[in-house]
Formats: sequence, C-alpha cells, structure tokens
Amino acid sequence: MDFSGFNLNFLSKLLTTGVSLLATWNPSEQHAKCLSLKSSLALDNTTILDVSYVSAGTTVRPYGTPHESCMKKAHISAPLCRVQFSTATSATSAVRGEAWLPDEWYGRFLGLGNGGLDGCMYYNELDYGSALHFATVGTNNGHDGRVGHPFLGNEEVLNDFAFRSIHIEAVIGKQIVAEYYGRPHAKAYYIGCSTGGRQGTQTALKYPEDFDGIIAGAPATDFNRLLHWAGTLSRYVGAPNINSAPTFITPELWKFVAQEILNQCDGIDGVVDGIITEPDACEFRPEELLCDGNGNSKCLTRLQVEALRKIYSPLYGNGELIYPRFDPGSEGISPLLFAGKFPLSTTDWLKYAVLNTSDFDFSEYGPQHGRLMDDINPGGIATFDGDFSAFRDRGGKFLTYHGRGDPLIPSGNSKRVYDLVARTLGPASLDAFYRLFLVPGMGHCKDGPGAARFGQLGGQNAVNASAHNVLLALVDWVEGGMAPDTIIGTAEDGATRVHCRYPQRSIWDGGAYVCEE
Ligand SMILES: *[C@@H]1O[C@H](CO)[C@@H](O)[C@H](O)[C@H]1NC(C)=O
Ligand SMILES: *[C@@H]1O[C@H](CO)[C@@H](O)[C@H](O)[C@H]1NC(C)=O
Ligand SMILES: *[C@@H]1O[C@H](CO)[C@@H](O)[C@H](O)[C@H]1NC(C)=O
Ligand SMILES: [Ca+2]
Repeated sequence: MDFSGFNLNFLSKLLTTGVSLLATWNPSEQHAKCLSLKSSLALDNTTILDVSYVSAGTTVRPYGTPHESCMKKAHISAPLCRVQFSTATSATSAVRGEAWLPDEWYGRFLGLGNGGLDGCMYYNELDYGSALHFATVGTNNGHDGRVGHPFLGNEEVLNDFAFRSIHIEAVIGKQIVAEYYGRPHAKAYYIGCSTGGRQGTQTALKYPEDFDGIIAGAPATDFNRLLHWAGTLSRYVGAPNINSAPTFITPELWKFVAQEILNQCDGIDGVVDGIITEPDACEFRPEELLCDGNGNSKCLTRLQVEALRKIYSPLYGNGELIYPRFDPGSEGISPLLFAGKFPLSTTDWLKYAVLNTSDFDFSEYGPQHGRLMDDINPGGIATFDGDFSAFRDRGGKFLTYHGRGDPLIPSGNSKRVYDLVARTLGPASLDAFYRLFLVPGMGHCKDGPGAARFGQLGGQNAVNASAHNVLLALVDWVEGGMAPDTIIGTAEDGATRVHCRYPQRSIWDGGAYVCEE
C-alpha cells in the first residue's frame, strides 16, 4: 500500500497542530525519543516487550511464531515508532498489543479489532492506520492463534475476548501515545469487522468513553445465536457426517443453486448484473431445481430441496426468531458453512467456552446446545443490546456496514440490530449518531462482485476521499460534524456504486442507483 500521496485536505486543516509538531521534530530526535520509551513508559500492569524505530518500506517480524501472530510478515509504509507491550488483566490473563506511532501524526488515535475466535494481530491494519497518520494500536485479544482452546478453564481469557481487550487497547494505547508525542490524542477512533464489529459494538455499550467514533463492520452481534445459526445450517446439509448425508450438496451443485437464485432474483432490482440489491425481496423457490426423473444430473433430490428451504428461512426456536436467514446471493461468494465441516467457531466456542470440555461429538448437536450457549453467555459475549444512550450522549458516532452477500453473518442481523437500537432509544431517527450502510454484492467484510472497496478493512484500496472511505468519513463526522449520507464503493473493475444507509433503499432509476426513503 502506498499512501504517500494521500492528501487529507479537510482533515489536516482541522488539526494543524499535528503538522507544526512535525516541523519541530527532526528524525534523530524522534528516533531517540522512541527508543527511550523502553525505560520511560511506566504503565499499570504493563510490561514493555520491545521498542523499535522503523523506516518506511521495511518488512519486520511479527511478534512470536507465525502461528501465534497469525501473519508471517509485517510491512511498514510510514516511518514509525513500534511499541510492543503486554498488559496483565488478571492473575491468569494478559492482553498483548502493539502501538504503531507514525512520525507524521495528525493527533488521532485508532484502535483495531480481531476476527473469528482469534487471537491475531492484523499487521496490514496497523499499517493502514499508521499510513493514514493515526497512532494505531492492535492487540491479540487476550490469546494467541485462531482457535478457542485457550478459553478452556480460563474465564479471564474469555473475559478478555468478550469485552476487555479493546478497553485495554484504548486505555494503555492512549497513554503510550501521550508519552511519545508529549501531548494526548485529540480524537479516538476504532475500526473492526466481523468479531471486530462485535468488539466495536460491545465497546460502545460497555465503555462509551473509550472512542469518539466507531466503525463496526459486519458485526458478529447476538454472538451465541449467530454461532448456533451457523452450526444449524451446516447440520441441514449433513455436517459433520456428510458421507452418509442424503442432504449434502456438492460444491458443483452449489454453483448450480447460485445460478438459479440469480435467475430468479437478480432482475428484481432492475439490472441483471449478478448482484441482488435487496436479498430480502428474493423469495427463492428451490423446488424449481427438483429432479424430474429425466436423468438430468444437475438437479436436486427432495431432501436437498428441503435443506435449501430451511437454509433460506429465518431460524426460529419455540416460536421466537433466533437469527435472520442466510442471504440469497451469498452462496456464490463462499459456501463455507456448507462445505461439510461443522463450523470451527461454533465447535470451539461450544466445547471450550460453554461445555468446558475438549471432547464433543457434533453429530449430537441440536437446538438444546443453542439454548445452552445463550443461557451461559460466557463473558456476556452476546452483544445484543439497544441501549446506546451513553455513547450517544457523550457525542460518539457509530458507523456500521454489512455486505448483502455475506455468507457468514446474514446482513439481516444488522437491520435487526438497527431496529433494536431504534426501538430502545425511541422513535426519533438514529441518524444523528448511528448509521448503517448496506453494501449489495459484498461478501464477508470485503470482496464479491459488488462495489466492495470503500476504505474498510480488506477494502483499503479505495479512492482517498471521505466520500469513498469510511474511516475518513468517520473523521469528518466526528471532527467536522459532516455525517456521511452515502458511501461510494469501488468494484474490482473500477466501477463505482453509491451505498445507501438503512432504512433507505437502493433504487435503479434507469440510469444509476439512487438512495430513496
Ligand atoms: C489523493 O488525492 C489527492 C487529491 O485530493 C491526489 O493529489 C493524490 O495523488 C491522491 N493520492 C492517492 C494515493 O491516490
Ligand atoms: C491492574 O490489574 C488489577 C487486577 O489484576 C486491577 O485490579 C487494576 O485495576 C489494574 N489497573 C489498571 C489501571 O487497570
Ligand atoms: C463452564 O464453565 C463456566 C465458567 O466456570 C460456567 O459458567 C459454565 O456454566 C460451565 N458450563 C457448564 C455446562 O457447566
Ligand atoms: Ca441485479
């Protein structure tokens, strides 16, 4: 990534102090100041593991082994001071983090989230933030690696994962920033997707003072039920015993299903382009694919059709909605839930955080396990609460987005959370502080046939202006009071599309997509 030409026009004007600071610091002074942090930083419960001054264009080693850090390389675009630390959160748990402090700092703090059940420091995100002149901090979420085994028998590690690591990131990170630059940050931001979206949501609810602006992408909210939904969908097609499952649908057949869904629903939005703008308007009829006895191999049995009907219906239990349905149009992007394995997140969460065992036979999995996850709700991880009043009242801005072709977390859940917040806080519009952008044709956090690049994580290669970049848009909102009405995304082929904020709809007016009430 090269952001050297980035011209944060409006933004840099707002924070000219950041620029004058530069002028008074020469590189050798900065270098020396950086290295002195090793001994000058005295932070509660915190050990400074390493401090180094790194020049632009270099590649450095992630902390620990590749398995622990989840990434093999750490690329550095902007010259910066790299601080590695570890903060004890209890007698049996710790959060390890890194602060990347760019030479050219505009006074902003940026916290990063995690993904899945990890445990991973995302060095490409530290690079993204620091190249945009944010003092950027990420953590390992309280444990290393991608699996849930560290939760077994350690409630404090669970607490770090469920709600604490982002708070530590904010509290400790801000102190490191203030010590290095000699003054506190002006505004604090957060960006994350998936589990990172849930962490951002949890932080707004539980620690509303930590951030002035939060970007929560495809949030894994109502977490226990989400994992139950994912496990249940994989069971519909036979996981974990697909060899004996008459309902299993091969990857080859999924392509055929995906095409049939497009045949039925692509044109509803007025344009046949491989993108279903509003999946909720698609009433997919899988029976069209039933074998007719004419020896056609590209067809489905009655049991497979039955499985599809369940997959594309909301999940109910005891008459209550448990989770919205799988978005039609997502299956072409990545049919992970249907590959035959029971999903890893559900597997590890149920075993290590809920049942407290390393041994469980997932052919026994059923609705009772969903209820158990929900009842125990380890660490209060659910994150399904509409009371954002404390965050709103302290002036916080919340920007959330969700791909309409997300095969791992249904976009309907973000609508559901929006409606919950609206109901909880009263009938007035949420527009003043909470905006949800729905992104047609985008998969999980990124990718897909849609205009899926708009400066979010995984879609960093966006045009360098607030209208095209959610992070810069959030800065304009927090610092300039200019709320984003739309976000313009860019597709792989360079085409752009305006993404609308819920409850507005994206409508084809014959020449372009526009947003309408
Ligand atoms: C960013 O935008 C400015 C104009 O606003 C332009 O001069 C610069 O080259 C752009 N940088 C990149 C990396 O696209
Ligand atoms: C340090 O850790 C202890 C418990 O391990 C906690 O009670 C205390 O609040 C922590 N200090 C800070 C500043 O977080
Ligand atoms: C597993 O351990 C946690 C934490 O001690 C506890 O809350 C939970 O109830 C246990 N699960 C079961 C099924 O007993
Ligand atoms: Ca279409």
